[in-house]
Amino acid sequence: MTITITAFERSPDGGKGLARDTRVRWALEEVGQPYEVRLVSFGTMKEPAHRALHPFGQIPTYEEGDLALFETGSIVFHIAERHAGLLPGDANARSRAITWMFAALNTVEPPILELGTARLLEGDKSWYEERLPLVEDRVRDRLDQLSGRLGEADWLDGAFSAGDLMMVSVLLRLKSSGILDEYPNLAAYVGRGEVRPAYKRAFDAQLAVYTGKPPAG
Ligand code: GTB
Repeated sequence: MTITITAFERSPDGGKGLARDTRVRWALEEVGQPYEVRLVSFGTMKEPAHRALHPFGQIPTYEEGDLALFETGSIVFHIAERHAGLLPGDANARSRAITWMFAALNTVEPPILELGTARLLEGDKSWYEERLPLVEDRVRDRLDQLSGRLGEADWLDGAFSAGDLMMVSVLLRLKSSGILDEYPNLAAYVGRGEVRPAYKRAFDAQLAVYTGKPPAG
């Protein structure tokens, strides 16, 4: 059955791979599932046809036969459950990998999103300079904890899993801030994610939308 996802017609990040369709593309590449992409504008996202797929008028969405999904976490979980390669076979290890997916989205990503919002939308406020260090320190708190847990391991719990895919995707949003580099083991962890062939294919595919040129190779 054909899998179709939605992505920005023109991503505001200029093809840096930070929009959430990259996470879904990466998961599909890891499990070797071909997919099609329907590009949508900000206007189209708010129209009834797209809202029928995504009640909040956002990307990404996922369609496969009769199934339509929204929310990146749910989409990646669906892909990981149905295809080998992203979740371990052992039941307990599988539950732990799923726990890391939730941890990435519910515990690590919120302060990172808050930092992004502060930088993007609050720079002109009188209190910006005073608040920014507080927001940055909330990110550091989480990174301290995550860094301590990862230690010198390659991945969060044994072999690479959907938990790592989600955690690396979340941490990638920090790359331009410089904060990630304060944690060499986390920077190296993100680097290990970025060099995975599946991530590279996903990244190149989303970049090609922005540049209008087909992915190299
Ligand atoms: N919880 C949802 C999920 O995980 O799927 C959140 C989906 C979401 O935030 N979608 C964004 C969207 O559609 C795109 S990814 N926004 C349009 C709108 O709400 O009208 C978030 C995103 C956007 C831009 C950048 N960037 O420019 O760097 C990075 C990430």
